[in-house]
Amino acid sequence: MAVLPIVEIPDPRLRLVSKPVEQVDDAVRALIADLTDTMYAAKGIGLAAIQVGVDRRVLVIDLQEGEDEGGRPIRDPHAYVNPEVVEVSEELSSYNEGCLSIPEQYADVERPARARVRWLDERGEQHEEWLEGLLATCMQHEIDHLNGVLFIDHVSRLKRDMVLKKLAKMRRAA
Ligand code: GNR
Ligand code: NI
Repeated sequence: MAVLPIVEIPDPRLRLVSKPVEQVDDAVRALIADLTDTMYAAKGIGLAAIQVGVDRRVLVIDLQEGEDEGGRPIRDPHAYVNPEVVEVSEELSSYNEGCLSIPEQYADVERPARARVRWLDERGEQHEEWLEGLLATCMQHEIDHLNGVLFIDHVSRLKRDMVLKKLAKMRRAA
């Protein structure tokens, strides 16, 4: 169990193209465990390995949509190794996205509403499924990280500059 520091912009590591995992071994499973701990500690719904400085094609997602009787989120973490989008819907959907590497900033991003994704799980088994809703949005956001792409790259220059200015102001105040 390890909660790791999250890499934030303008750290150049966020622009790296992460490398494929060759074998889903115990080292990859240890990385998945650390990513999961770090995602929960940061109250995120997803986390890509490069956000903790590891340039490997590994990410975790838990939308944490359900609650137990005590109102606590029900944890259902999923790991995705070497995920690939193989097909997308023509229909788009817009979501007010945030990113743990661009703290407390949000912008509406349009992406395909559905994505067919192929990946390996933590045991090295292959899956291929159509994803939709917030899971499709989050998966595309995380796969972008593996390619060095951030959600601000999908919005207008004006909106991007606004987000970066607000972030700078927030950091000056802190
Ligand atoms: O916690 C997160 N919330 C979120 C909201 C909308 C779209 C994507 C995300 S992912 C983000 C965590 C993160 O930065 N993952 O890379
Ligand atoms: Ni992100």
